[in-house]
Order: sequence, then structure tokens, then C-alpha cells
Amino acid sequence: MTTVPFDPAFDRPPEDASTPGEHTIPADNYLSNGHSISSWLLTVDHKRIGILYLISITFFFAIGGLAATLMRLELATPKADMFEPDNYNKLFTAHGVAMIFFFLVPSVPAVLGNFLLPIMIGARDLAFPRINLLSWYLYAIAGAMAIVVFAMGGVDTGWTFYTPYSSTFSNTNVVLAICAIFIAGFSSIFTGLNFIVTVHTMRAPGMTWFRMPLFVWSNYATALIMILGTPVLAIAMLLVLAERLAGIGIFDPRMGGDPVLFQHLFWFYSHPAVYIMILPGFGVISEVITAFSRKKVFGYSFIAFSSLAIALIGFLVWGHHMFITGISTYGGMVFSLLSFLIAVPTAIKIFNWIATMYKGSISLDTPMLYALAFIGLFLIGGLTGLFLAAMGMDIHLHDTYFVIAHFHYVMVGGMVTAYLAGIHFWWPKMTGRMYNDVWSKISAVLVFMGFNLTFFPQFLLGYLGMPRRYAAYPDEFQLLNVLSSAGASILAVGFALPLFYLVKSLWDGKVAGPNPWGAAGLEWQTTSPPPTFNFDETPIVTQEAYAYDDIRADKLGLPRPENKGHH
Ligand code: HEM
Ligand SMILES: [Cu+2]
Repeated sequence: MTTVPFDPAFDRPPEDASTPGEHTIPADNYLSNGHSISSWLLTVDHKRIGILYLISITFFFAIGGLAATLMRLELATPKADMFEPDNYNKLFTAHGVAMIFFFLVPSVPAVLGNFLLPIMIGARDLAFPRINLLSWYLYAIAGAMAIVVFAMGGVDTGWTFYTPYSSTFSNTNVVLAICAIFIAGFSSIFTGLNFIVTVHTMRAPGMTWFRMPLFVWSNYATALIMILGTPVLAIAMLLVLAERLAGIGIFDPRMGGDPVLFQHLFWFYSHPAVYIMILPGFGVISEVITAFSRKKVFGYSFIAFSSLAIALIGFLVWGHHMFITGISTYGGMVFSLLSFLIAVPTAIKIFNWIATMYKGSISLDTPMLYALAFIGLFLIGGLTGLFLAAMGMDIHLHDTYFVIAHFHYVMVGGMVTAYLAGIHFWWPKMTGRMYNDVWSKISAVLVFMGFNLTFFPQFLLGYLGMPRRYAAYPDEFQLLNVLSSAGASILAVGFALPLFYLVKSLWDGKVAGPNPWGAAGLEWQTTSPPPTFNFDETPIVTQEAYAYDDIRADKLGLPRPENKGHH
């Protein structure tokens, strides 16, 4: 491979790109195309639907965040002094339901995936624009039902709805909550379907499978899980309804049922679903790391195939949530081994991102700060998953704060951080404007510090034996709990800040121009914000993804380095 000399003009984002006056917002763009309420609520433009999701999931993030704040306040002292234990149960259920089903599952796919996937493959829209709108309406109806449930006093089963409590004993509004989750599930099935058909049928000329950006690959793998896994959740939920309303004896042992059956069905969806809640984040990180290292991604096909491998193996490990339910020791061993196996494709990704940065020309803009935070935090989350996957260890740690810390490191340290990386990376594309650089960096640092202070002590608490889901605890756990609550306040500030400077940028942000980061990828070749049909002419793709060496060579008037990768 010929080498191309380092060029500072290329290797740093062009300073002038965001100078006012250099660029203007294009008169014809998807935002200027209609300002009435109905032009939004009846839109079939994937970009507008992405924005509808952005607003609605932010709302649920705030609700889930409010519940979390109240929990951390309660846990600042050992006694249950703010909430009765049963109200505390409702609080963590509201937190889990809002965050998982109404924020994290739709976050990257429904907002960034909707907005970017068609543009990244050079398409005018998703394959089924009306079904895309239907997905959002299903989400909105389900969300409204969830709000009604919370307003009517909430549910106390936990987000996992374990039987026989949910099917027989709980006195709260389980029926409506389950209906809400059932409907939200269909929203996600339709989104997955749309992504799969779009990737198969709508790629621009020259956009071969192995030229697709890794963000598209990861959303494709996610879509597979959405359409294969979510129906199982829907059925499990229907069975709980049937049991609750008609008492037909699926989960109740008195009628020949088996309560553990529910856990099998629930985790058969919900373990793969944790990959719905991380794979799209992996995609964001692949894009951000390459763009801010100015280097072609290392091991493109390994990253692409590892997403598919994770989607596949993810369906084989659900039993690691059930080691203490009395499954057979041999069953447990198999689930344990398979869970170790899934760490392999995950580790491949981390290795490849680090190799991508190696000898890259790195610039520490806000999206990159979030991406670097992601790598560190997700690594801790993933590795502690292996502790839990070791059966003997899990018997000690199951249902303790160690588990809470593990999944928050992957879900918040991982996916939420990736979501923020993505929002900060593509915000100029979505809105045409840059946000405040200083404030965004401050918020990235606050999120990182606040996050670690909140959740690291929870590993220790769990190891020391503090169980999850209680409003009160013995005095000796107070110090670590106070640290955690203090961290949560910092984290809350870190999460609230973007709301202000991002919204403010809509009025006074510098005009971004088509490609403020100097990044590769079709989305940077159209205007910011893009026109309604994304491109004035259908793009013809002649290069691999992330051809930073080619871009640099073109810029310096040198011959392009020979491509040794895919075609
Ligand atoms: C490296 C791969 C991973 C392994 C081996 C792993 C392993 C485990 C194990 C064994 C448990 C059960 C602990 C227990 O209840 O005793 C668990 C819980 C959990 N993990 Fe992971 N995990 C991994 C990655 C992830 C990812 C990527 C996510 C989400 C993005 C995630 C989210 C969760 C959640 C939500 C729970 C607990 C659910 C609950 O009981 O409420 N994990 N993990
Ligand atoms: Cu799992």
C-alpha cells in the first residue's frame, strides 16, 4: 500500500468550515418543507420521523430520570424515609419500563438509524415510509398508555414482570402496562422490518454490502434481533394477560403451570434485547472513531461480521439470567460457556477501534470524547458480565447491586454514551448548525465523572451483599450509597446540559455547512440539513467506506493508494 503524506489541512477538521458567512443553510431542506403541525404528524419523511422519535424519547428519558433521582434520594439514607416499600417498587418499575422500553430500545435505531440509514446507503427514504410513520404512532400510543399507568399509581412488578407475582398476586395495573409494552414491541418489529428491506433493496448504485458504513451493518444486525426476538416478548406478555384475566394455568403451579417458564420466555427476548440496546451504539462508535482519527477503520469485515455473530449468539445465552432458578447444573454450564463465547466478537470490536486510533491523527471533539468514554465504560460493563456469567460467582452476585452496576455500565456507560456521541456527531447534519463547543465538552466530562461516581460504588455494594430493589439497607452500606447518590446529581447535570445548548444552537449556532468534521460517508456529501429526498441526484458509489487515504490523496493531487480491501 502506498503511503500518503500527513497533511495538517486535511488531518484536522477544517477550521473555516463552521465560520459564519462561509456557509448558508440551504433554502430547500427537509425542515423548511412545511411548518404546520400536520406536516410533522403526517410526514412520511424518515428524517422528520427521526426527529419525532428524538423528541418523544427525550421525554421518556426525563421521566425515567426523575424516577431515578427519587430513588437515589431515598437511598441516601439507610431507612425508607421518603417512600413506603411498595411505592419504592413502583418507582423502580417506572424507571425500568420508561428507560428500557421507551428510551433505550428506540434510542439509536429509531432516532439516528431512521435519520441516517437511508442517507448512508444513498437512498431517498426507507423502503416503507408509511409503516415507518405507523411505528412512531404505535410507539406514541404505547407511551401514552404507559403514562396513564404511571399516573394511576404505577406498577410494582419490576420491568421484568416475573410470574407468579405479575400474573397472580400484584394488585397494580399490570394489564395496562403489559398492553403498552406489547404495542411498543410492534413499533420495534416494524422498524426492524423496514431497516432490513431497505438495506436489501434500496442501496445506491455501487453501494455493495462491503462498502456499507458499519453503522448500517450494526443497525441491520439489530433489526434481525428486533424481528426475531420481539415476538417472543409479545407472546410472553399475552400469556401473562391470559393468566391474569382468565386464570388459564400457564404459570400457576396450582393449575399445572410453571412460573419459571415465564423467565425462559422473557429472557429469550430480553437477553438478545440487551444487544438491541448496544449494537446500534457499536455502530455509532465505529463511525465516530474513524472520523476523528482520520483513518480507515481497522478490520472492517471483522467488525461487520462480529455484529452478526453477536446477534446470533445473543439468542443462545438467556439461561445466564436463571442460574439460581433451579435449572440443571449441566444446563447452567452450557449457558455459562456460551456467555463467555459472546464476549469474543465484542472484544474484537474493542480491539479494532483501538487499532483504528493507533497512529491516527486524533482530534478530541465532543463526539470523540463520548466515544472514548464509551470504550472505557463499556469495557468495564462487558468484563463484569463475564464475572456474572461464571455460574459460581453469579450465585453470590445475582440480584445484588453488582448486577445493577454491570448493566448500567453497558446500557448507560455504553449505549447512552454512544447515543450522545452520535447526537453530537450528526447534530450539525440534522439541524445545519453547530452547538457550543465548550459547554458540550463540559457536559461530556460531567457525564463521565458523574457516571463512574454513581455506578462504581454499586459494584462494591453488590459484592458486599446489598440486594437490589429495596428502599432500606443496613447502616454499613451508607457511605457507598451516599457516594452513588452524589454521583447521580453530577450525572443529572451532565445529561441536562445538552438539552440547553443543543436547543439554543437552533437559534444562534454557527452554520455548519455540509461536512463540518471533514468526515467520509454519503451523509456528509449532501447539504445540512439534507433536502427532503436526501440527494439532488442519486449518488454513485465508487469507494469503500472510510476511504480517508483516498480523500487525502485526492486533496493533495496524488495517486490514490491501491485498495487492498474489499470491492
Ligand atoms: C459481554 C457480554 C455480556 C455478558 C457475558 C453478560 C452477562 C450477564 C449476566 C450473567 C447477567 C445476569 C446476572 C444476574 O442476574 O445474576 C447479566 C445481567 C444483565 N445484563 Fe449483561 N452481559 C453482557 C453484556 C450486556 C450488555 C451489552 C447489556 C446491555 C446493553 C447487558 C445488560 C444486562 C441487563 C439489563 C441485565 C440484568 C437484567 C435484570 O436482571 O434486571 N449485558 N448480564
Ligand atoms: Cu443476558
